[in-house]
Amino acid sequence: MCQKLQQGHLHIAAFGKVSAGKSSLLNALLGRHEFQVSALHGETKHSKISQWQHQEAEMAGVHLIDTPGINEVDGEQREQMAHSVAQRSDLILLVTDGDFTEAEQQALQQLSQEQRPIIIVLNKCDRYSEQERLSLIAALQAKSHGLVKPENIVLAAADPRPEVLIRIDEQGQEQRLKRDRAPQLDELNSRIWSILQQEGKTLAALNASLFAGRMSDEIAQQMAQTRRQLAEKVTRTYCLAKGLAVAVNPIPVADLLAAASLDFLLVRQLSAVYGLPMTRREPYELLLTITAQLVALMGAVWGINLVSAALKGVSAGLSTALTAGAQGALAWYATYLVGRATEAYLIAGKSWGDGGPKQVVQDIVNNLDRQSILAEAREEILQRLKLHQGRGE
Ligand SMILES: Nc1nc2c(ncn2[C@@H]2O[C@H](COP(=O)(O)OP(=O)(O)OP(=O)(O)O)[C@@H](O)[C@H]2O)c(=O)[nH]1
Ligand SMILES: [Mg+2]
Repeated sequence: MCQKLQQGHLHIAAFGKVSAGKSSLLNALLGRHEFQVSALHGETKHSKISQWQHQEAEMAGVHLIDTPGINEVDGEQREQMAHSVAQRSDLILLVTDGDFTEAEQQALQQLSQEQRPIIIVLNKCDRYSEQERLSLIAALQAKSHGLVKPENIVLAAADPRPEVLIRIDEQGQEQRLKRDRAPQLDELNSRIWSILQQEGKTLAALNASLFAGRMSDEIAQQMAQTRRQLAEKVTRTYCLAKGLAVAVNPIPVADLLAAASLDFLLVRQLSAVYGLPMTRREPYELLLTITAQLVALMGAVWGINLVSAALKGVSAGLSTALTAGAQGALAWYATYLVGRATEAYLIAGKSWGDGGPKQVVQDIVNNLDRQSILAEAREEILQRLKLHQGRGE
């Protein structure tokens, strides 16, 4: 998401049941063998991304993403995969090689909840007669009614089998000749480009106006809001990661601020969200400044006050899980403060303003509802720990 915001990248993902020809289809679009293909089911084990080096695609920064096939049995895993693929894509190719199975239909339902354009690709069309193709398209239309526009259901053959020609030679002998067939992608290509043109324009327009510094207030506001939301999401991800790491492996409170490697990544990602790249050293320097302010502000009471605050509401008979949760919540809170301070610095165009870092950090600490952040953090961490234990991992 950061990369996309910064560079206006567009992501197209192939999704669908095992062996439908997702990897073959992406290879055919790329014009090279980038993704592993096999007649065996489940060839693709992990998602993989590759830049589309087709003239226009390269200019538009289009990337193709291959994903492992969904299977018939594991509904929960399928739902998760659909969700994560859709989240990172601007356009989804739902690849199939026949009429939809139950699992494919469910996958379509899940994908369409994410409000991304979807193209249904009926691949391997070389295996079907004209009549069969028509009735398969009609069946797919009926099953995707209300979810996918009829013009977004296309035929393709990513890797058609060779044609067999029978020739009778001069001696009257029958000869069988095999002739390779080129992939059939015209319909798919034209749908992809017409959708990308609509989507791409919005992104390109946003980027252009940003760089030219001529953005209207409305766009500026919208961008600021988008960045704020994204920054909050990024920060919370790191808060949870740090909170969990500390909860699972408690460390002295004093070391919380020192456990900076996650914070370092957080600062780097926030700088990407705000489109203000940093040199290698900058995040360290920024972290040192923020940490110094936090320590000065909280002083010696940092540990004691916070520990009791984090434990507030937890009565006698503390279980280890609860203490761990409290420690994790502290780590969460510390990372949250780092995130917010970094954001304030970035929003001001990499500056601490007239009051210096002290003022900024103090304002953040004063304006945040520490009690509720800690309570929420503890809740979330314990929830995850429980899930973890519940699964017996
Ligand atoms: N006849 C025909 N076979 C095809 C076509 N496209 C792909 N195949 C074959 O289908 C098989 C599976 O292709 P893959 O591209 O590996 O399928 P996938 O969906 O990526 O499969 P997984 O990664 O296992 O989920 C291979 O043997 C391909 O050669 C096509 O258009 N026509
Ligand atoms: Mg594959």
